[in-house]
Amino acid sequence: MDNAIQTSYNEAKKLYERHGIDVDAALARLSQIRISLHCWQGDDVKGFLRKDQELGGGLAVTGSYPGRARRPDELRQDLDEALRLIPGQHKVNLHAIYADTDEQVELDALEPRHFAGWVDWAKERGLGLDFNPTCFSHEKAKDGFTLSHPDPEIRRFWIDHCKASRRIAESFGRELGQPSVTNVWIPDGFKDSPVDRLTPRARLMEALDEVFAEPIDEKYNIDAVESKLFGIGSESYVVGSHEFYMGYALSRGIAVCFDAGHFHPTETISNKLSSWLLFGREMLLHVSRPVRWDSDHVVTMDDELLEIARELVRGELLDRTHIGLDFFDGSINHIAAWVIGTRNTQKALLRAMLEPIGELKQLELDGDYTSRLALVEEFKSYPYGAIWDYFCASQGVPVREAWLTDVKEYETNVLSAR
Ligand code: RNT
Ligand code: ZN
Repeated sequence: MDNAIQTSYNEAKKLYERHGIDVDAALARLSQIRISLHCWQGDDVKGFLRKDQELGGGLAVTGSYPGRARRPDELRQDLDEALRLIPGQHKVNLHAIYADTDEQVELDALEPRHFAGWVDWAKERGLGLDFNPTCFSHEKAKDGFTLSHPDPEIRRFWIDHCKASRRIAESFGRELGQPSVTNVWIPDGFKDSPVDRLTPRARLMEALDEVFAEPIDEKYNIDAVESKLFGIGSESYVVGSHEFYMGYALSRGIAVCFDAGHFHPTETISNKLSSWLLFGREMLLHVSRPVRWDSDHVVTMDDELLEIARELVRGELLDRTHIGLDFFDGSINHIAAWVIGTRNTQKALLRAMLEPIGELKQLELDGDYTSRLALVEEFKSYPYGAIWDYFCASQGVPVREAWLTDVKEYETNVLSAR
């Protein structure tokens, strides 16, 4: 290891140790946390099943940065490049439309074998895989409704697709020896105020019950449901609202997915996690960055990211939390987006682990809010960067912005030829 990195680490470590913080234990813990890299950042949510299908579900990607992956092998190559630049062992989050097959297969007929290419790849690298039914970008979702559609035949199609998705995820879990999270997000909603808010929700409840009725091994598959406040084209009403899924997931014993961009602009998910985990079992996070609306920007080191990380660390919620990323920025290098978002998420977790948590909790109990504020603020400029650099070096990945050189080279050698 570089001498300067080691020296800075030793010095920084001493400062943290004065407050009783075990830096090596924090790094050991950090190296165990898997972040699920969302495959859809790699190709602007296009997928491979239907090449000519427009992005639907009220989702939007702005930008057409050159070199996006057009085939499964290209996407895997790009993910390999990103993973080389990120410390630790991770997961990859797939959507159904990323099936690796030449067959013309419908969403409700997808089987584990259509994802064999992904499983082989993940197995070789010790990666986990997560899964999502794709309830958008499809002619049967054109009018904006899927699982809550008034037409029972359309509902049936989406129920069968979600059932197939759980089976695929379970097969991932079995093959890879680590659980796969199946996350159900649907776009269903109205642009304008509905007359009947209740019936679509009742239909959704019934449809989900059918999806989850099939017994599945929880060792391999974890079910999650993701809410949203509004989307493009569903500004006035979303069937799967936060309250709907809170009630649903609690009563059915499944996980809730919190997407940082799916609430009112001033509402944050960091303040919701502890409440959920007092009553619910597990949760999935879609770490994202809303800008004015659910615009899915690349995760930066902002206050909310740090607050999410603090909640997970301070409350010891990490063991019951699955961390995934969810953003799609088509205006910058696709691989850089993954690297920036993932490294920031890890860095925020590290910063949270390097706070004097016990001391701060005691100050709070003692009512010494002056010291609480003073210490939290001083710790913001403690040298966590030196610890992070050491972590990267010891994990064999580029230190600081050196990864950017690799990405630029990859862009010249690989992406520009696409
Ligand atoms: C959409 C949800 C959902 C999607 C992905 C592609 O608002 O956040 O998680 O981003 O399924
Ligand atoms: Zn999401």
